[in-house]
Amino acid sequence: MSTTERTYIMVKPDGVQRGLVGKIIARFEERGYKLIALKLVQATEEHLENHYADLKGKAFFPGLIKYMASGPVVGMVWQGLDAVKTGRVMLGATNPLASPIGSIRGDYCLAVGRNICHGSDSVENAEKEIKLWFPEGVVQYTSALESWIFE
Ligand code: RTP
Repeated sequence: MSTTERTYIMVKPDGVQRGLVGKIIARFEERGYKLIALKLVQATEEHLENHYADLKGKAFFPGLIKYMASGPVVGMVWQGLDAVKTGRVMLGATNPLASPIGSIRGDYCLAVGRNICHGSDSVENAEKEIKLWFPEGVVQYTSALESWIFE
């Protein structure tokens, strides 16, 4: 398991409109993850169809693209131990009603079609999503905190 594993986390348009960006960032910061990329972007439907290419053909796909293009999203890359799997645990289940209290979705939302955030589901997909959303690359910097977070 690598301390430099990276995941792509995105606050969806409902999360941005509801003013939850700061709370979601705070959860990752407080857990000990390191922010290495961040942007607010109004994504095009084409870009979102690329991001959700695996779901093309699902009945909810057109509605999902419309929802995701309905306002700006905040894309982020977080780095740290087990970032992909632990990031998904921190987000909760896809259906917020099945998300434990204490997870982001379990604390802040109710409907699967308005579940406020996205997180990569594998290391391979994380790297693809990071390239798709941050073609310019991420930021490399050292943080003095790291020696207090990792052995
Ligand atoms: P995400 O990619 O957004 O992190 O979500 P996920 O892996 O937990 O779930 P996925 O199956 O990839 O679905 C992507 C997003 O599509 C919406 N969805 N709606 N109406 C429905 O039945 C339904 N199912 C999924 C959700 O916004 C989900 O996060």
